[in-house]
Amino acid sequence: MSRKAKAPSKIAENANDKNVFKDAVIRHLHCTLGTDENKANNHAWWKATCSAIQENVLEGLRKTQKTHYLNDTRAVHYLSAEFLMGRLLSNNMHNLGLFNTAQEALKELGVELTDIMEEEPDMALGNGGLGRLAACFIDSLATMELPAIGYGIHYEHGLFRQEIKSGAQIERPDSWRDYGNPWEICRPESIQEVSLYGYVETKYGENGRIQKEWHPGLTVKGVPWDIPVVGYQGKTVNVLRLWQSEASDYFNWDVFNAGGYVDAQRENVHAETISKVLYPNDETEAGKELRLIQQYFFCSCSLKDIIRRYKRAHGDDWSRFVEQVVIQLNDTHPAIAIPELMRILVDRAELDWEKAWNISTQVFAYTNHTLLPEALEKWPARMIEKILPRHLEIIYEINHRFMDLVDKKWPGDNEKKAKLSIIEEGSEKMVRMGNLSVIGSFAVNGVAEIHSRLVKQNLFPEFEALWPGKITNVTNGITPRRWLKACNPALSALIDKKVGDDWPLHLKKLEGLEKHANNKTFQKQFMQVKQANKQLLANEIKQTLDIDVDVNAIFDVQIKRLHEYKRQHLNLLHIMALYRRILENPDYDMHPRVFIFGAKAAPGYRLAKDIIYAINMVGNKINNDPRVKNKIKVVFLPNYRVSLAEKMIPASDVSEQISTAGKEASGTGNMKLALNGALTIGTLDGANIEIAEEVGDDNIFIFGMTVEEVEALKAKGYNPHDYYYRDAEIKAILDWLETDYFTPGKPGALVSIKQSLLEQGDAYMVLADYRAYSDAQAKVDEAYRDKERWAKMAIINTAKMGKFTSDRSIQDYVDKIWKLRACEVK
Ligand code: NBX
Repeated sequence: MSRKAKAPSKIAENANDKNVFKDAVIRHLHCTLGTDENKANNHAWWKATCSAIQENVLEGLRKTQKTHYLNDTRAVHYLSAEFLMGRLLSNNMHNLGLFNTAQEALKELGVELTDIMEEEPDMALGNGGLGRLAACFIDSLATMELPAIGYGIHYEHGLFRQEIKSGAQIERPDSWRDYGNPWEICRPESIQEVSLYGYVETKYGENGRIQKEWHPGLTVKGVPWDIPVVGYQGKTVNVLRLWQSEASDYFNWDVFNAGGYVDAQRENVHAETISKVLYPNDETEAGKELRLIQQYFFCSCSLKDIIRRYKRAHGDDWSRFVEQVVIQLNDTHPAIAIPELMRILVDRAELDWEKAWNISTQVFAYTNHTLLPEALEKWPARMIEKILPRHLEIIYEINHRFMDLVDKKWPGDNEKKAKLSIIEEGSEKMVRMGNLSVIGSFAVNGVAEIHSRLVKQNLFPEFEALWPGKITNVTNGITPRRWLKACNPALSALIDKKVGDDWPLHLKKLEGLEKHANNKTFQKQFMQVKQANKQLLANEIKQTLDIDVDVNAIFDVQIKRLHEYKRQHLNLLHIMALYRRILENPDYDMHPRVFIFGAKAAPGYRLAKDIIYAINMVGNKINNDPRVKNKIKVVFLPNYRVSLAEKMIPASDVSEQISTAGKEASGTGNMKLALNGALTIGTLDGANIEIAEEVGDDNIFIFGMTVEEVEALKAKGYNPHDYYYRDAEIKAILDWLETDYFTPGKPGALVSIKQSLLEQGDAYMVLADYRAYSDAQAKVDEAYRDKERWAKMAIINTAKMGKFTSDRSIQDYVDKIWKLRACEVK
C-alpha cells in the first residue's frame, strides 16, 4: 500500500521566500546543531545553511526516485573509482535557483554567504581529470533529467593535502568528513556483503552440469552513503552512491568463537582498510593488492545493488535486464565488474554461459582515458587468484572462448592471439584489464577525437579490425554551471545581459557574444570583470604566500597534476630563459607576467616532486631579484584542488596546455579556462585541437610538433643533445640547473631535471619543442600589449566554448552508447 504523499514542506514550496529561508537556517542552528545565532561561528552557519538547502534537495530526491520507480526507467550506472566533487553548497544553491535568496537571507542575519562557503571542505575523492569528469557527468545527467546513478567508493581520506615546506611537497592526510558531511545520507537498509579470498569447489549437479562454489575466506560489508546530485533548475535529483567498507558481523564471530580473538580484530582492520584512502597515483599503476580489493569491493556492491533494484521490478526474469541497465566503466578501474556479473549470472542465477555472456556484453561500455603504457592496468594472475579465485577462472573462460573467435578470424596467427589475449604471458602471468574491458563491452570510447583515433590505430588496432565501429569517440566536456555560472558570477551577469540567462542549459547561446567582440564598450566590461577576478586571486596569493602580484601583468596559469608528459618543466625552462634574458639585458622588453602553477605530484614520483621543488626555488630567486623589476613573478599555489581552481580559472589570461602531442587524452582544464576567457598556448594534443577548431587559429597560440612529427622523430632517433648543443639558450638554462644559483649552498639540487632531459633521453621531447614554445610565448606577449585585440580574442574564446558543455558529451553518450530516455520529474 502506498501512503498518500505528504504536502510539500513549507520550505520547498516557498523556498524563494527570504524569510522562510531565514527561519529554516535558524531552525537548523537550534534543532540540528544545538546552538543559536549569537553563539554560531562560520562553521555552524555553513552547516545550518547546508541543512536548509538539503531540505529542498531531499524533496527533489524523493520525487525523482518515485518517478523513476513508477516509470520503470532504463538507467545508466556510472561506475568510477573516483568522483572529484569539490564543494557542494554553492553548486546546490545555484542549481536550485536559491543562491540569491540565501545570500540575502544570510545578510539579514549578519552573515556573509561567501565567507561561510569557505568553511566547506572539498570532497576530493579523485586524483584529477578522470574523477572531475565523473563529477561533471553526473551534474549533466541530473540536469538533462536522465535516470542515472553514480557508483564509487566512500574514501575516508580523499587525495592528500599538499603543503610546501622549503619548496618541497609534503603530503598530509585529507579529512573531509572530520566534522560531519551535511550532504550525505547513510542507507543501512541497502548494505551489501562482499566476499574475498578462499577457494573454489567444483561440484557436479544432477543433470551433469558442473557447478562452482566459491568458499570465501573473508566477508566484508559495503555500507552505502548517498550524495544527492541536483540538476540545474532542480527538477531531477539523482544520487551518487558511495560504498564504505566495514567488518561483517556475520563472519567474524566464527573466528572469534573459535578462540581467535586477535585474528578477529585483524580482520576488522582489514575490512575497514578497504575504503580508507584514495590511491594518489594518476597515470601509473602500482599493482597493489589493496587497490584491486577496492576495485572489486565497489563493483561487487554496485552490481548487487543494481540487481536488487532490477529484481524488485522484474523478479527472477532476466530477459529485460539489458533493456533496463547500462553500465559505464570509467577507465578499467571497475573492469572486474565484468567477471563479477558473469559469476552472479552463471553461479548464482544458474544461467548458461552463453546466455550470461550475451547479457553481460550488452550491458557494459568502457571509456579509455589514457594511452600511456604505465597507466594501463595489469594485475598478476596470481594476485587475482588469491583474492578472487572464481573470477580468475571466469577470466580464463572468457579468454578461452575469445581466443577461438580470434582463431576463426585469423587462423593460426599466434602473434595476433598474443596481442589480443587477456592474459599476457611472461615471467609472471598478467591479466590485461584493457583487453578484458574491450572484450566484455559493447562499446568503447576515447575522450577526444585525436585520442579516439589513436586508441583505434595504436592501442587496439586488432580489436578495431575484429569489431569495426565498436570503438568510438565522445569528446569530454565540463559543466558550465560550476565552471562559469557559480565560479565567475561577474562574467555570468555580463553574459546574461548580452545573450539572456539560459546559456547554462544551452551553452551554444554564448555564440551570441561574438557579435560584440569588436565592441569597445563590451571589451572594456569583459576585461574589467577579468581584472576584478585577478584582484581577488592576487589577494589570495598575498594571503597564502605573501607575494605581491600586479593585476596589470599577464596571469599565465598551468593547473593540472604534475607529470612529465604535461611538461610543467617546459614552462619552467622558458621562465628561466626570460629571467636570463633580463639579466643579460636589463631593458629586455616584455609585458610583466605572473606565472601561476597549481599541481600535486604522486607521492612516489621523484622527478615530479623535483619539478615542484625547482619551480619554487627558481620562483623564490626571481621574485626577490630587484633586477627583474617585477617583470616576472612565479607563484606556486599549494594544495591545488577544485575549490582553488574555481578561484584561479576566472582570473587567468593565459592557459598552458603544453603536453607532448599524443600524450594528453583530452584535458578538461583547457575547456574551463577558455570558457572563462583565457587564451590557450598549447600543442596539437587532446581537446586543444577541437578548441582550436572552434575558436579559429587567430584566437589560440598553437606550437610544437604534431603527433606525426613526434612519431617520425622517435623513429629516426631523437637525441636531446642535438638541441642542447645547437641552442645556446637551452644549454645555458640546463647548465644553470647544475649550479647552486637557485639553491644556495646546495649545488646539484635541481640536477635531476637536466639529467632527465639529457642522459635519460627526454622521453617527452621537451627540448625538441622548446624553441617553438618560446616563439609562441613571444606572440602571446605581443598580443597582450594590444588591449583591444586581446579583449576580442578572449571574448571569442568564451563565445565559442558551447561544444564543450558536458551536456553535449552526455547527449553523445546517450545517442551513441546508452540509448537512454529523459524522464520528466514533475
Ligand atoms: O582523464 C585524465 C586524462 O589524463 C585527461 O587527458 C582527460 O581529460 C581526463 C578525463 O578524460 N586521466 C586521469 O585523470 N587519470 C587519472 O586520474 C588516473 C587515476 C588513477 C589511475 C590512473 C589514472 N590509476
